Amino acid sequence: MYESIRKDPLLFNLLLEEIKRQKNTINLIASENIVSLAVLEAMGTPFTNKYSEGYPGKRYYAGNEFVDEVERIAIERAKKLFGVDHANVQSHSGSSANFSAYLALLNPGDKIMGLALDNGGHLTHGHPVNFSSKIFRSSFYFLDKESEMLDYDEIRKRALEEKPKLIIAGYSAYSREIDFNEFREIANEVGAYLLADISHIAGLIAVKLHKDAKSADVITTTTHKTLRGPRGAMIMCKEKHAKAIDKAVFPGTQGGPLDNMVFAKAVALGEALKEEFKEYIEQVIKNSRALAEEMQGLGYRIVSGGTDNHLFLVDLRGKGINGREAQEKLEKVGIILNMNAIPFDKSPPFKPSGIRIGTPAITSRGFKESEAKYVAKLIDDVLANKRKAERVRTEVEELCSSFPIYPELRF
Ligand code: DSN
Repeated sequence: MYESIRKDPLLFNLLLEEIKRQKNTINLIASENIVSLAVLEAMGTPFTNKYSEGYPGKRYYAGNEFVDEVERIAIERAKKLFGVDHANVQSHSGSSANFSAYLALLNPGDKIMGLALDNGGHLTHGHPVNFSSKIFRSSFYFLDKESEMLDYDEIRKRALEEKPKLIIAGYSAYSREIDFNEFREIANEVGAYLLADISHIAGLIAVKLHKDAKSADVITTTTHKTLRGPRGAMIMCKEKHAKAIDKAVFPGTQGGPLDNMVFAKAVALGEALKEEFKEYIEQVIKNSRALAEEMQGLGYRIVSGGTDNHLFLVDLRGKGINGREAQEKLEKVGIILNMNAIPFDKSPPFKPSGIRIGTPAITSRGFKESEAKYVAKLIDDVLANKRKAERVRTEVEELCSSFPIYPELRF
C-alpha cells in the first residue's frame, strides 16, 4: 500500500511521518477515530474518478450503474442501522449536512435555537461567526449551571420566549445522554422543527446504547466519529421531508457526490451493522467511564460529575494550568487531545479552562479499562509535573507499541 506515492518523496515522507505519529501517540480527540483497513482502502478506489450528480437512477452523467448500486446499498444500510424512513449519504461534512438540513426546512431569516458553543454546542448551531447565524437568526439555550446538564424545563422556557422555527439537539462536548423525545415535545409546543445532530453519538445510537433520535424531523451525522467510517456525513429524515432534503443536498448546496467516500460509507455502515460493533461501542463507553473515574480519583473535576458516552470534559481551574497549556504539554509526550471551554467558561476560547477527552480511537486500537486508567495516570503525571516528560513519552510509546494500528500494513 502507498508504494506508488514514493515517486513524490516530499509527500511520501509526510505520509510516513503521519503514520508514525498516529502509531506512536495516544489519540484522545473525541471526534476522531481509527477506521478499519477496509474503510481505509475503500476511500482510495477508482470510484473517485466518477461524476454522478443526481441520485440513483436519475443522474446527469452516463456510466453510473455501479455507483447507483453502491449508493443504494449505503442508503439501505443507513436506514436499517438507524431505523429511519430516508437517508441521504452524499453530504461531504457535518457542516454541509447541517447547511442542507436548514435549507430544506427554513427560509433565510428564520430563527434557529441550539446549545451555546461554550456550553458544548457546535459552530453550525448558530454561532455568530458561522453561516448559521449569518443566513438565519440564532438563539441559544444553556446547560443548567449547577448540574452542567440539559434542563428540559429551562429549554422549554427559552423556546417559548424565542419561538424558533428549528430547535437543534446534539453536541460536540456534552457527556450526558440526550432525551430527544423531550426535545420533540418542546418543539411541538412551539411549532418548531427538531433537528438532531448526532455526529458525536451516532455509533452509540446505532447500537442502542443511547436513546434514539427518530422523533426528530431531520437527523444529521458525520460518519467518522463514533460511527468509525470515512470522513463525511449523512442526513436522515422522516418520509415527509425526504424530497426537500435530497433537493437541499443536490442541487441546493452540493454538486457531485464523492463516490469513493459514499463507497467507504457503505463499507463502514456494513461494519456498524455487525455484532462486533456493539461490543466496540460498549468498550468505548466503559473506557470513557474508567478514564473519567480515574481522573476524578486523581483530584480532577469532571464537568457534570461524569460521563454516559464516549467523552468528558476536565475542568482545570485551580490546577495552575489552562486548557491550551495542558494540550501543548500533553502533545509533547504523545498524548493528543484538545483544549475545550467548560460550561460558562470565563476564559477566552484560545485559553479555555478545560480539556476534552474521548475514547473512540484508543478503543479502536484495543485499549480496555486498565489501559484507560493508565492513560489517566500518565495525564496526571504530566499536568501535575509528577514525572519527567521524557519518561512519560517512553511509556506512551511502549503502550502504543503493544496496541499497534494497522498491524497488517508494513510501512
Ligand atoms: N468540532 C468538531 C469536534 O467535535 O471536534 C466537530 O465538528
